[in-house]
Amino acid sequence: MQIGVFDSGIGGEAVAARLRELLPQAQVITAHDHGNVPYGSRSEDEVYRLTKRAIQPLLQSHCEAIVLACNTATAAAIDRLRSDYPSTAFVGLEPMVKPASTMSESKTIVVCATPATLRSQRYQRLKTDWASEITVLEPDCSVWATTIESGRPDEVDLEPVVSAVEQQAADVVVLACTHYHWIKAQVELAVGPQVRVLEPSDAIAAQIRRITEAARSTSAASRP
Ligand code: DGN
Repeated sequence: MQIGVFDSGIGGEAVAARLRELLPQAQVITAHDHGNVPYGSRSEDEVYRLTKRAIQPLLQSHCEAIVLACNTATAAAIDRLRSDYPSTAFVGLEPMVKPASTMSESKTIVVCATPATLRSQRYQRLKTDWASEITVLEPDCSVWATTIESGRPDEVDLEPVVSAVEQQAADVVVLACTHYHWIKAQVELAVGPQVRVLEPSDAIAAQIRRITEAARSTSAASRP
């Protein structure tokens, strides 16, 4: 099976690397938009147009599923892309607000995301649906993607996250931008072992397995 993975920049490579480990039978190909990264401060319409253009190679490769390995692009574009290409299975990423809220004992979580993701309707809806009884802290991570994209992950300023954890007793941190997957170990070290740090690669792999298995059983059922 061939799976396409898209991100504006190198966040998609982090997701693709994990999917290759979890789905060794899959051929994972990637597309990106290095000329226009970062997407995180752009308007929804702009992100939709750029994403649609950048995923064309994946559509032409007839991937069984296309992962929008970009929270920003998922929030801004996945609904429109699904209606533009109804025969393509799109897998989107969403901030893991639901699992974080469920597992938090202090009832305080930290969500690290781009400004575009934080102001999106999809994210606001997630908070209303799953975190109405929870304090959700959103430290300013707006320059993280650019710093990571330019090959300087060690220079990411983790102080806003550390102080949210220390001062407000947050016990779960959600990495809701795929660029931040590259610094998961740094974040874990900075916040300490009592704080869970979540990112969704395993859930994406499980969803791809479901999609491909369902497609196979449909095609087996339709054979004479
Ligand atoms: N990696 C993208 C995300 O998950 O939101 C965004 C990075 C960017 O373009 N700012």
